[in-house]
Amino acid sequence: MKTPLTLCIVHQHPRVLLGYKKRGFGQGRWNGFGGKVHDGETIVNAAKREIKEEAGINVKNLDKVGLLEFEFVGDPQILEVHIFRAENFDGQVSESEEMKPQWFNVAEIPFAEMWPDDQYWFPLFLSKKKFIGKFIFKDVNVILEHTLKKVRKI
Ligand code: N91
Repeated sequence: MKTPLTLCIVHQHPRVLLGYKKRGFGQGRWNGFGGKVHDGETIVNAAKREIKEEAGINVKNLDKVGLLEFEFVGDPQILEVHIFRAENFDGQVSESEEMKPQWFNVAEIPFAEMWPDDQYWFPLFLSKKKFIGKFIFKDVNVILEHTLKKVRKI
């Protein structure tokens, strides 16, 4: 069973906007903004809705940059995460109940406090490559296997 999710990262080089997850899955880690796609909603509209809810901003031209699958051993559900870059937004970045947003210089991304797979694909994101891959986790800290490849089109 595949569950589609969105992940949106605002990238205004040389800075990126991440959010410290205050609750739920991924709590205590710096993440992009996103979540589940509602019934009847497009993936792009779900990405826009989630970042508005979590960081208070309206993003416009979303660029689809990645598609990653995450499997957690023992869980039949596979998370299918659609990753977007936003370069422009309207409104003021603001904290929500779920996320505390903060800008990071690209040289100071807090990988030690992020999901372990980010070390693999975030450099591709920052260098504006497109990518697809799959990560198999044991619990939430250990990557057992992974594939990752750059693609021309997604
Ligand atoms: O949000 C970011 C930057 N990364 C991210 C990595 C993940 N690996 C597994 N899951 C569920 C993730 C969510 C976000």
